[in-house]
Amino acid sequence: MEAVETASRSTSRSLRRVGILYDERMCRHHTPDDEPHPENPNRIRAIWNKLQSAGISQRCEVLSAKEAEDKYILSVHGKSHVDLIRNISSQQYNSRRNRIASKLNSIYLNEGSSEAAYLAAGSVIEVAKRVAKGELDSAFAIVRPPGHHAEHDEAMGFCLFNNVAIATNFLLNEKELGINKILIVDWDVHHGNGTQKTFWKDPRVLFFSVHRHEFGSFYPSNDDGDYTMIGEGPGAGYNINVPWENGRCGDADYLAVWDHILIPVAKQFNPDMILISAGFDAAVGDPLGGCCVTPYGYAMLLRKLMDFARGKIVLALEGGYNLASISNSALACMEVLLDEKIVTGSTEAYPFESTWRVIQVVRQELKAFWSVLADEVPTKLISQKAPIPVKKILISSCDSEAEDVEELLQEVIRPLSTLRVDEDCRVLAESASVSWRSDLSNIDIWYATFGSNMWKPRFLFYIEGGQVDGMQKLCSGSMDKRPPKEILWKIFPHRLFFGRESTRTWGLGGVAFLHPESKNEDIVHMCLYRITLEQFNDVLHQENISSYDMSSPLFDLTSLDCVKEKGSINLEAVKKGWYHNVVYLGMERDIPILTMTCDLSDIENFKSGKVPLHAPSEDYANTLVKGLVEGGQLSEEEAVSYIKEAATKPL
Ligand code: Q9C
Ligand code: ZN
Repeated sequence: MEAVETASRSTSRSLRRVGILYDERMCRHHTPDDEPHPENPNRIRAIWNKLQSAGISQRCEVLSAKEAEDKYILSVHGKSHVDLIRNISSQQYNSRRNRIASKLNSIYLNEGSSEAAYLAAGSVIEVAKRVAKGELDSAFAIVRPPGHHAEHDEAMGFCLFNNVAIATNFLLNEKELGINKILIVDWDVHHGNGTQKTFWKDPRVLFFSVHRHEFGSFYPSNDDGDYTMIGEGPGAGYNINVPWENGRCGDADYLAVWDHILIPVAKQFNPDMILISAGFDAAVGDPLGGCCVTPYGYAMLLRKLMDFARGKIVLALEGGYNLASISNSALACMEVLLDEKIVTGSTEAYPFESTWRVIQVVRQELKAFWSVLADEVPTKLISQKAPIPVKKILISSCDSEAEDVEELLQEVIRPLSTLRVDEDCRVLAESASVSWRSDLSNIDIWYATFGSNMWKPRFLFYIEGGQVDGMQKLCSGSMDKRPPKEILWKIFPHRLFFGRESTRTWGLGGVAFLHPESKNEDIVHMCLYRITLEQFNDVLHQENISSYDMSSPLFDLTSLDCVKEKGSINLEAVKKGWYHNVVYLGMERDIPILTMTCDLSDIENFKSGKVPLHAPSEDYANTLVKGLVEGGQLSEEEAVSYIKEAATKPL
């Protein structure tokens, strides 16, 4: 009998027993006249629908909600608060309900609020109990109202009862469960003030919260979330706050905090169980959060926690207000709990400088309690930081809508994640993209460069990702980060010239182009990098700053045949980019030589003056000179006059 059970589970369900709790009754809490509000019933419906249509709930043990008993709620909240929430939905409160709500900070109440609040708290208890007992490996409670702002005697921030704090006390008090140390990870974009206060002096509970703080100006807008708030008495050192100084934090920032604070401390603390206050309002596209954690990012954060407490993890929903973002983030987390998909992808961007600063002060503040935090963070790491974005990427105020999401998708998510998402934050299929990549990764080409890429360190940013001095742009790098297999220099009978008045990457001043047609009297120095055709595609993509999603290649084997025959080929998908014309320059040891430049119609525009020819900016010219000199091609004077001639000779 037992064997049959197990066998059927391994096919229709997951090998891991994962619980999921959803209950429509929690949708009955909504604004009195159903006026719009970010914390609305569709949040949990959207997540539940997504998990069902993705076939996730079918692989889980589905649980329904149970109301929490008062005695458990009273372990966190005062009697008057519990009485109020119990009774607030009854008729006798009809005339007073709105007035009471309006006196509270960011709270609405209706006839469904009491039941929903009891169900949310009871649900987290229910899944936590089952995970503690070993009936489940892990679980996700899709609950609302959220809980982490709720304090001993106060509902606030859309929270009525502190669901996670209540479940935590339940676990600790049920001695036979054998749960004596609990790690609470609060990755909601807001500080978990209620949870912090509940366990302020309690060393059995390590409370960790990473949140936007902005020196006390972000909700809940006080100093409670500061890094100096470390707990008190026996609880000193058992409260860790990581307060962001700015919005826009993303996968790289969160992962840096995990790697340099949370994970080492979790190792040393060695919890019996982990509860996650899993708000998804730090997700990209959230209208309140203004951060940009991708589904892939959440998956990584969760994956890293699965190594502790023998995988006994409970996620309880907190905030998160973009329906598509929270659904995709929740889905990514469920896939991690089910352990059926290996999390792959790379975060090809760096944390902000402010993130490293915060990591350092937090480590400093807590190193007396956690010896694993005592070492300095290597300066080599700290020097790897993201630039402040050139364009303002801001979705932080409640009313701003997600029109910036497309921009974020182009500039932040696509390079960050192989879990690609579209404009609605839907995860796109990646199988096609994987297969063209492996096909083209076996073909070598020479990528012939005539501009700043002649300077090797600059070119390497297109492979490894990162930011070069003097450039405003952060490169996402190539998927395949192997350096060029060979480098050689050659002279070709083509014309080098400089055009345009300014570029986003280099600021004022022209950038280099190659005339696509050859002429005997012209010469150009070119640095050839032997890279794969897959890498060439990633370079093409970066050179042309496009929104093209790379699910198929820009330049494939057919294009290669075509360019060999015709001499050049215009790439439609990036035709707005300045380097969308791939030019064939012959063969070198049986390997084709390719470069990228503008097309003949652009040449006409340069000639007519419609697009001005323009001498290179100083930074840009210096980079070219460095390339030619360090590449051993020309002396510095020769290089300077070579550039000068190209910049002054009429086209
Ligand atoms: N200007 C959670 O995410 N914002 N709560 C109030 C006042 C309240 C967020 C803005 C945000 C509460 C669970
Ligand atoms: Zn929140």
